[in-house]
Amino acid sequence: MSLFDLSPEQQALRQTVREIAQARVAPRAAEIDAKSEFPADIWQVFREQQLMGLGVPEVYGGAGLGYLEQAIAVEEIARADTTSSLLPAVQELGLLPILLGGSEAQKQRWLPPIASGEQLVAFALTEPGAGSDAAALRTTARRDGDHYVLNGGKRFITHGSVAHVLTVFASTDPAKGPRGVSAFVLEAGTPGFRTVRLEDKLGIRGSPTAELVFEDCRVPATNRLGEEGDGFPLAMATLDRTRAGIAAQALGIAQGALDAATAFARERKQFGAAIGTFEGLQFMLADMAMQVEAARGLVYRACAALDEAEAAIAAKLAAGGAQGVRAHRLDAATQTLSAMAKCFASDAAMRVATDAVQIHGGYGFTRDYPVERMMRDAKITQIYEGTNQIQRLVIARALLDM
Ligand code: COS
Repeated sequence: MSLFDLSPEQQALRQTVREIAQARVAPRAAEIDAKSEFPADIWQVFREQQLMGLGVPEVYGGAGLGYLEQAIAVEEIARADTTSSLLPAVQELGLLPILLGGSEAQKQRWLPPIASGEQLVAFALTEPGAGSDAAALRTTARRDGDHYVLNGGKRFITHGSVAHVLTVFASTDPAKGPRGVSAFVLEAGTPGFRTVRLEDKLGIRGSPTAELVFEDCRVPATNRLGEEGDGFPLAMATLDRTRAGIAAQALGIAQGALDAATAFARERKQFGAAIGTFEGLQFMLADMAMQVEAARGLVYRACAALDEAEAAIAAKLAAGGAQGVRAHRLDAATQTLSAMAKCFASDAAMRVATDAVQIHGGYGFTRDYPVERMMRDAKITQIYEGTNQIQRLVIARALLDM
């Protein structure tokens, strides 16, 4: 199989998700954005279509799909609406720490309702003072008998206010820095845990981004994922995988913006001709198409590498190799590809969506057309799950081996 030939099953998946996205998601996109409305109806559609637990192994009730298939699904949804594409993407982000770091009993307990989409899950790492410097987090988890007591706060947590379950990173030993961070599963409704604020954002306006606080919030010790001190490597191992998913989301936005700009250039007439006949616009469209296709190549390549790396890790674990959270660390080449895909595709999405607005002229600046929303949504893909400066840092560190 050549690198970019999708199998018949992968093509069928693309077609199925495309049809769902065009029929059910696209007609709702403008309204979700305008009303800053969490798309509960789309969540239900995705539950019925089994799109909420794409990467969860079948044994825990998921679709058992690889990273490439997940990327195809997220791409097709994001092409219609970025906010809606966060439904499956954030499930994967929130559940991966359980899948990678959880015991068998923990996986059996929490994964099935997440896989079915009955329960939403969020990933709570970022804090007001710990963004790119994730290891600087200040939330503490103090052991007290058979519980941990969480105190502190989180910020910019996607779905933090609607999630039923959250994977929370907190320090069990602040003196140890990143080595003192531990991961916990927190069930919403636990006393001492609450949402204090939702962000008023430039884009992805239907997706709630929450500020959370923990005040003497007691979590059973059995909710800890892995050992004390496993939290930071677990968060990093998760992000190394999900960055390729954000890359797919960015790719979908870019493709959606290119579709809209191409359609507009065919229809819109100025100087007595369709504006698509003018060379200035043709060159812009050609550049946009090249960026989309280059991004797709890199995103699929990164996802194929992730699928291979995951299979190699699974084989090592099955053969009785070193177990535990650190066994899930990806090799530098795969980690780098994931960072490259995220960085390149999100930069491409920003450029392509901005040019799509330009091609629409004054109309592009209004909410009558979808491209201004795509341009606003594209911006976050350069920021979340590691800014593009952090992606470049990850790439350069691997390149220089330092
Ligand atoms: N996978 C597994 N473990 C990793 C890892 C990875 N990719 N990267 C680092 N680690 C481990 C290291 O091995 C080290 O553990 P040991 O001391 O036991 O060896 C520990 O984590 C600290 O590593 P390091 O010193 O490299 O950490 P830094 O503080 O320099 O941080 C960056 C590295 C900047 C890459 C990291 O903080 C990061 O990705 N920041 C962005 C955070 C982010 O994406 N936020 C978005 C939140 S979700 S919207």
